Amino acid sequence: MITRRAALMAGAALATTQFVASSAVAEEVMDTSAAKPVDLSALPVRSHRLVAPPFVHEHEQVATTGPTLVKFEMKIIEKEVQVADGAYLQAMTFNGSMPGPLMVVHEGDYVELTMFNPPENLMQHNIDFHAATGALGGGSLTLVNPGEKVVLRFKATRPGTFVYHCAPGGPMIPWHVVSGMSGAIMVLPRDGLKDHMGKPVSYDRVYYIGENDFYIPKDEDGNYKRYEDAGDSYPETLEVMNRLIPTHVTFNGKVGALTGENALTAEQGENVLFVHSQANRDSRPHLIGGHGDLVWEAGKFNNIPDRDLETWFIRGGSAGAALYRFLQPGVYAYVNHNLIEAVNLGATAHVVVGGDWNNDLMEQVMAPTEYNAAYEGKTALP
Ligand SMILES: [Cu+2]
Repeated sequence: MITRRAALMAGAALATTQFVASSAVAEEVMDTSAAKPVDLSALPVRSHRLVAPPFVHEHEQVATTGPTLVKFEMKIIEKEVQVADGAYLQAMTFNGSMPGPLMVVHEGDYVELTMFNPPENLMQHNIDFHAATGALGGGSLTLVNPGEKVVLRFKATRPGTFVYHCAPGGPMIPWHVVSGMSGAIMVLPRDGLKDHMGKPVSYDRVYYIGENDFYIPKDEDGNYKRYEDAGDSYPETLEVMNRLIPTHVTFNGKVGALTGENALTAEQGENVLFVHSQANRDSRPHLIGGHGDLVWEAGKFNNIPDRDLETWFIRGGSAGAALYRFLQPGVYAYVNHNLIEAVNLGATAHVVVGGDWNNDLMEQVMAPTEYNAAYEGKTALP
């Protein structure tokens, strides 16, 4: 049965802390009190401490047990984050990072999340798992006020990479998402990943790249504005949001979060799995100088992976997975191949790959050399 918890968002209260409790707009809260209890006491139990992206907590690729109750904890943290030079965001985060941590389980496992909304936060939050079934992906069973915690359990029935995000109702939904509240879960098949022929494949490393689009208001002089708290930032941020042109498009919450000293690393010959999520907007990952050997573009492992892709498409509100074996050493750029977003707005990561150069795959036959234009170069044109 569905009951309605009506709540109005009072515009006047927006810039104050009072809109905390009234920010949800007529969200539906499932009443599940009459449902039959399930007994999961026979299941093995495992707890994982989540880690900040691009890294991923330790996990098995092929499950060595039957279905397991897998426990995670997450704390929602509202805080100001510098997302680029001179640009500050009143961020809302799952576990302090943008994106939130990647959770990894196996098909048939039960995911049990304890989520804390600490008392110092201003807002209500919840979590909608695209991997879950019913109750708005868990959103209507997890709405927590500051100072509250909640425990949600769902069965991971479909293998793949799936977005999770905050969805506290009405216009709070897009705002919380573009303030940083999204992440992903990877539900592996119990017997691991398979290639296009159905043969088992594994990865040596996995990196989780969460792409965010940010909408930070500017003042009359064109400088980014800074705000006291998220509520203070909302009205002007909404105006920028509704124009649909992001001021920043970042990988892992910040321009440069995955470049330079923070670059991803790999070794020649290693299979690297890139999980890429975008909770709000389309993206098109491309590994410059490399490929996607096996790409689950929509992220769902029951589908046969595409092969040899140059660029793949991540639909807004989804997470995809691409497996690539690095064949050459060097620095690779992993970008959103809308190159304006990659270069000017921030959506670039680097992968530094160690190993020995293979001249068979590519060789600079002659280094740049001056030539005599009076004699040479005439045969190039038709
Ligand atoms: Cu939220």
